[in-house]
Amino acid sequence: MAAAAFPITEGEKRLLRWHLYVAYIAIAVGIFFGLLQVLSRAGLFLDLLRPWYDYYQGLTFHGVLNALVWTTFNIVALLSLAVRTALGRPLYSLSLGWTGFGLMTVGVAAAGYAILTRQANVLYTFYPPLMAHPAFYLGATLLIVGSWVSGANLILTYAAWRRENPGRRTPLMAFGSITTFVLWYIATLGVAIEVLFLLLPWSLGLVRQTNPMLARTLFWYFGHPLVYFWLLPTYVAWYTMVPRLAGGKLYNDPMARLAFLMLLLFSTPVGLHHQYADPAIGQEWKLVHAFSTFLVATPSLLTAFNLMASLEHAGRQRGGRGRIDWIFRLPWGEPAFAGAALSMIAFIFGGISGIVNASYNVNLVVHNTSWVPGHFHLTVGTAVTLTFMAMATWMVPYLTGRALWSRKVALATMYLWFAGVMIFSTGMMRGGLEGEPRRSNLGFSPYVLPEWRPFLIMAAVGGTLMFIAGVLFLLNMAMTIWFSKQPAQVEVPMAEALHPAEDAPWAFERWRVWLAVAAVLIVVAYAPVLRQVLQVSPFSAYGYLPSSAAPIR
Ligand code: HAS
Repeated sequence: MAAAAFPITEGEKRLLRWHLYVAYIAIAVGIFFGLLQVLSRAGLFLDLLRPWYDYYQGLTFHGVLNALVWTTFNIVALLSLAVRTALGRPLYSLSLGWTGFGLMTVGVAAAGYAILTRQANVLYTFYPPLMAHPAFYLGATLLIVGSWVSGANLILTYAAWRRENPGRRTPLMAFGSITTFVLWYIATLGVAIEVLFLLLPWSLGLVRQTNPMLARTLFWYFGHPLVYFWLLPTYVAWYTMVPRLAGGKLYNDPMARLAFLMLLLFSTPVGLHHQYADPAIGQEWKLVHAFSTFLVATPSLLTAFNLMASLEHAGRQRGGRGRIDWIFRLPWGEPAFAGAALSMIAFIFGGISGIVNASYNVNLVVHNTSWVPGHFHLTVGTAVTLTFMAMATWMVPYLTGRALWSRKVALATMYLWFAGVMIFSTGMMRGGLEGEPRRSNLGFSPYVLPEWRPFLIMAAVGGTLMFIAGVLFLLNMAMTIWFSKQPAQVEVPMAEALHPAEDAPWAFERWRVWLAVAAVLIVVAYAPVLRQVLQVSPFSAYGYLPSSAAPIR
């Protein structure tokens, strides 16, 4: 991999630090509402909560701040650092970087205002006919437009590097980062059309009725690649940073590139696996999307193999001999490594539960049950989030110049979060198999079945441990940023590969070809579906405010 030719500037550090600060404020509020949710669902502390707590407002805050804000700000910071380090050149434009940051932050403030004033209790999927205040939709739009601007900054940095290095393979760290943003541009087209042409005019009162099925289909065109927008930066860290943190090398660089490209191609034509139970879409297309979902799981299986081989190599470098001895030789006492490795273990279960979800008929057992949040707390809630926390233990010192305040607290964060999510997700998933619904204020409802009780309590215990781990993480970051006195001595970890980039076919660098293939797959998978939806589903839905049973006419 390329070494950093231009050391990072103070201006770049400040830009990336501010992204992390916003991410940390978001997750602080997000996990607070997460705690209230698990407690209230389990029927605990209801007397304390009853006077002021609004479950759907809390769930909207929790989903929007954790799944959309914490992730996006972290991704821009991590991938900007990855691109500029791997390419060994400064970011194309600091002003562009700040413009992206500014737009995203104003967007978060606008959406936050709408949620805070209880005018947007529509959850992070904002399905119509639930209607939010226009500030919510405008805020979501600005968040996305800001991320486009920040992504453009990385692509321009890459284009400048490519002009100066015509015959060289793109370093894997930059390759994965650029793939992430290309995927993001493709994915966000769906939600941009949904918000700008359907939801915003409807919420502003310019049109009175909308088409919920069309909106849901556009949302899930975006919603599934969205999960890979979260996952790919995690893979950038797992492939290109973690082997170095483990004291070894990445096993196979070309195989990692193949995984990134497969994720780019197959992550969009699969959105109907979120809509197996929806009307207006034919079963034949749902089945096609079910098969392509299995296709999009394949690069993650390649990743599991490649990472396991890399970690085994590292363990053997550290003196491991037998079949499993190498596992214990890995640096489990280093927070950055331990957090990332625990995230990988959680992702094994996240992946298995994803394949259960994807199976058309089995999905009908788990759909809209608490199984689904069990699945996504193992994926975005741990594989992604715990990896970001683990990377923060070197990234915040690197960006602030201050040593990590406490290694012990960081280690406790990683193990506690992992223990918490394993208990939480087991509770949610087992409850889901008993029919426990998701997105329901169970503590305040009369229909809780006795067989759900142990699993609700289990989820409350696990969720509380995750909350404590989150507080420890935020405490450690705050103390590092404000009070740590020791100077930091860290570099961006960049792993070399045993099978290097030069073994990869040149075709992997042909972005235009891959974009064309992606476009064809999207048209094949979505054109007939949109035609069906438009034929069957009318623009007839008035808006509903979540607090009222009467439509807005
Ligand atoms: Fe999912 C629902 C299917 C992956 C997130 N998913 C969701 C929702 C979210 C989400 C947020 O088919 C809820 C949406 C909502 O609000 O309604 N998902 C899948 C499949 C995968 C998958 C097939 N999901 C993710 C990822 C997410 C995410 C990644 C976030 C980052 N998901 C579904 C379906 C639904 C769904 C349906 C709809 C359910 C419904 O009915 O509503 C696959 O991509 C998973 C492939 C993963 C693997 C695992 C590979 C393992 C690796 C780790 C290696 C470990 C090592 C350990 C090396 C095959 C790479 C080393 C350790 C040592 C000790 C050495």
